[in-house]
Amino acid sequence: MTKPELLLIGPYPDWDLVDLEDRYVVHKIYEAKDRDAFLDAHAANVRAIATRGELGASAELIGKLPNLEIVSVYGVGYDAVDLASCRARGIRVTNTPDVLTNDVADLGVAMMLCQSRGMIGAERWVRDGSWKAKGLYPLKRRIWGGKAGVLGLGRIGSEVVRRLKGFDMDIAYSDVSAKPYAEGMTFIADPVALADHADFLFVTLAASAATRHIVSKDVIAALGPDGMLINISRASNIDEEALLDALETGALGSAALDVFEGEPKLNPRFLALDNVLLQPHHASGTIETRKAMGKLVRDNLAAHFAGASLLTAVV
Ligand code: 8YV
Repeated sequence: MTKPELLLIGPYPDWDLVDLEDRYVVHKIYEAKDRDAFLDAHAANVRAIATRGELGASAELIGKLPNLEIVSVYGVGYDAVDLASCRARGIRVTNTPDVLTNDVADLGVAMMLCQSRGMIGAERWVRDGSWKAKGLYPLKRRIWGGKAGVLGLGRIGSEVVRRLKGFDMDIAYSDVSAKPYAEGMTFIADPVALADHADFLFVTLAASAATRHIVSKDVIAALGPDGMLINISRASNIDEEALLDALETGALGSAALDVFEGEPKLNPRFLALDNVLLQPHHASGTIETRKAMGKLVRDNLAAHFAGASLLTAVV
């Protein structure tokens, strides 16, 4: 039987690639020197896309693939996939929910601890001889018993909350409506009021056009000079210019960020700040989780080509 042709938008680990290449004719667009020539040569035969959360599949790309049947996303977020084009053409879309939830929550909480206790600076203090030369490291802010706000109480937000309870934090959350499963925490619908309540504001909501810049200038101002913003969702959920302004002036105390506009080429203003912890979009980046994500991508593709039900369909 001839193998279906698959367009790979960004690199996958070898353990996925070996299996994909066994089942499909894989076209690696990220290796193409001339993207247009590459598409001219292969576009007509492509029946599937395998992509990554942050890379997605644009309307322009989908428009160039007349025989596309499915887009399988390696990630829970599918905001970078043009769903309207997919819906209009009956193209299926899948993602990888659940398997990454705990790792993303772990990294969010670790970022809060790391930033609040100044662990990166403390490491430098030891390595550069400051400990010996200058003595004690400057005192930092405690997190246990503090006030946390969780913006988006979905799968990841709920796991962040479960972890924060272990630190005896006073937890409030915001979502489109109060959640019946939210026990022992306060529902605060308005993100500005949530930020006003919180010392630590976690952004854990799925990104869409509707949530763009939901963390606005006003939300950032309400979090204030002693507040910390932790983002493990998408950069588009935050007004990044307002965030940079507030970090530069001290209107916001600090931030811990795993995602950036235009990543991996982030705004250079971030690099000049010492009140922000910068992470390279790796919240789901453990071997265990990435193996599970890859398997789900492959299982969804296999189900599609076998005419079976998709495991985790978005569209
Ligand atoms: C990325 C993510 O997909 O789950 C998501 O939405 O953004 C991540 O898991 C991951 O970095 C692989 O590209």
